[in-house]
Amino acid sequence: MTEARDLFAPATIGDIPVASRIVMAPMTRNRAPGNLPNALMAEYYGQRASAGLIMTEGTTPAANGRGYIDIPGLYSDAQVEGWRGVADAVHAKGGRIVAQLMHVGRISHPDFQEGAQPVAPSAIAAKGDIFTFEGMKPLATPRALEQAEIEPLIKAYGDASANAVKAGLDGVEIHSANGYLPNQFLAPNANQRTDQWGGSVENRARFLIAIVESAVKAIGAGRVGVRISPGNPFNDIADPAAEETYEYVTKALGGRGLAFLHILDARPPFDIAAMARRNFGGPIILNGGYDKARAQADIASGRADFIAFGSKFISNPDLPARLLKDAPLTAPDTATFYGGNAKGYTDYPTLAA
Ligand code: 8OZ
Repeated sequence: MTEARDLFAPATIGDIPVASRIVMAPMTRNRAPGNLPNALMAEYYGQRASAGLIMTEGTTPAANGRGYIDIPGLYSDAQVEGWRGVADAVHAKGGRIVAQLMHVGRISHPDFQEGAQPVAPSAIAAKGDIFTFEGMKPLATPRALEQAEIEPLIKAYGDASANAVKAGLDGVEIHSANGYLPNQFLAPNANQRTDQWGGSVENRARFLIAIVESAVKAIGAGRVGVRISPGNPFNDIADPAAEETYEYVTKALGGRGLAFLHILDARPPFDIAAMARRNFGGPIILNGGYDKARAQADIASGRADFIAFGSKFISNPDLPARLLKDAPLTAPDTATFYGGNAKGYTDYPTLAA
């Protein structure tokens, strides 16, 4: 790469030219009633278009990937039209945006699926509760996916990727982190299958690789990235051999010309950034509690190519300008993170305001 190793320098992520190395991390905001992206969401993402690249909130590629309240999807024409409004709002301000494809698997409840049981690699419930329309409920015991259901699900990721591009979005990020479906396949405590989708690390990674291939076939490798979170116990994930698992995963994702590997650095007991650098071969995005100084240091040293900021972007729509000028940051109000309306969503001020 001949591009400057500076947080504020233009760069390219796969096929996507970006204005800086600053990424807005994907964040679930639960403001898509009917699983449909809407004008308020277009305003929110448009306000944040000065990020080099925006990752949307988790967006399900299939109806049975729904969990949480009011998350958007990318499996219907109406959803494509909704996302077109978002893509247009971001592009009008010179920004770039990819859809995060998130199938929640067992992190769901029949309340989100017209009474149907959520699907997962194995019929093992995650410990924990989920916020439903009727308040907190224990996570449901999922139903193990039938062999014959897995191929259509893989195809759904390809179709959702095609839908993302059809809506004018710049690509997709496949969410294989934080205990959702691909992460459930990877984790031995959630995947006890004895067929080709479980057991050995090759088998546990087969679903992730297959959905990546499905997305690549639909929109090209340069528009497809993957998010992982080795060591993150969130959503009841445990993998005593995580180092071996991710050695395999980072290698298997390498050599494909993918747009990026996005790592939520949950501080596993091995250096995941160095492992990814060694094995993946493409752009690395790091995320997790970054400030400007650490971001610049990791980009300058080559540990990361891009840095993703999460909650700072919620409360600072003009975060890149503020970081550049070392201006004070507005603190986010955690009470308005999930659900609600414009309050705590589109009403945070910019420096100029
Ligand atoms: C926090 C609350 C709800 C969803 C993730 C989609 O962890 C999420 C999420 C996080 O990736």
